[in-house]
Amino acid sequence: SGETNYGEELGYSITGIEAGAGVVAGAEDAVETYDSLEGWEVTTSSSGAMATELGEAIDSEEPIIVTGWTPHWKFAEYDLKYLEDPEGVFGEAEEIRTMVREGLEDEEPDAYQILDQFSWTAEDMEEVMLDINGGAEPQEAAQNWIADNEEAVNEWTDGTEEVDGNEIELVFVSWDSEIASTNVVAEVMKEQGFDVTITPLDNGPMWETVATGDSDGMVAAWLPATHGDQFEQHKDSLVDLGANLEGAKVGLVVPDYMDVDSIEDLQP
Ligand code: PBE
Repeated sequence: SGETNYGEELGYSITGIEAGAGVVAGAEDAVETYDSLEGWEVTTSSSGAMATELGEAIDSEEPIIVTGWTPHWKFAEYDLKYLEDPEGVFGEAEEIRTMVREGLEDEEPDAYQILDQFSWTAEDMEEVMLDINGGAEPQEAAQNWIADNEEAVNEWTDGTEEVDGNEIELVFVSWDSEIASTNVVAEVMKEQGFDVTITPLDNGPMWETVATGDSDGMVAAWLPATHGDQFEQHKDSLVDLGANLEGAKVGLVVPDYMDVDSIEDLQP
């Protein structure tokens, strides 16, 4: 592989997502780290715009390199591959963790316990994402999943009492994966009587509001690598409830038909 000069074809450009995303910072690191990416740049826009560009490139069998992640519906929709990352810039397997504000356990023990017990698989999350990508509203997709997965949901609410309209604010970023998880958790908490608000923010503010106690929590902490900087900065002022999903991954993703397997084989 590596016969084709994709650098030239792509204008030395990697299609990124939101500027604050960890995977964009990772891609910028990769540009600094790999000689093969000298002179490349990472464009930023949104997860939705990236998905649209990816779909358009695939429709016309053109090359494209995107900042990608798993779980994501794009792997079910298209034939894609991660470029090998021999320098380990993007880290190894990631997990997604739940972070809540200090004081939540005392003030809202049932909310705290549900958030602590929330845990599912990459396949579960993908199901919700595919439903949304297929046209369902996020809230409706969450309710569909909950209706089909009563047993899992019972484990999350196990040992908790219903409440009467207690307010909880969860924060998230509008990444497809986090739209799915945050809506599912919110719907489960609503069924338990909570009045749940979910607020989309950029990545930095998402971490910050939990650390300052301005929001109650989030289920969107990608660690150890993707949000490593944010975690280091805020870990002393928030409560880490551990993994809610294992086997996540981030990196550079390309259509299978591209004749390149490793970041090292791109051209400066
Ligand atoms: N993502 C999805 C995020 C974490 C979840 C991979 C786009 C990021 O890069 O920060």
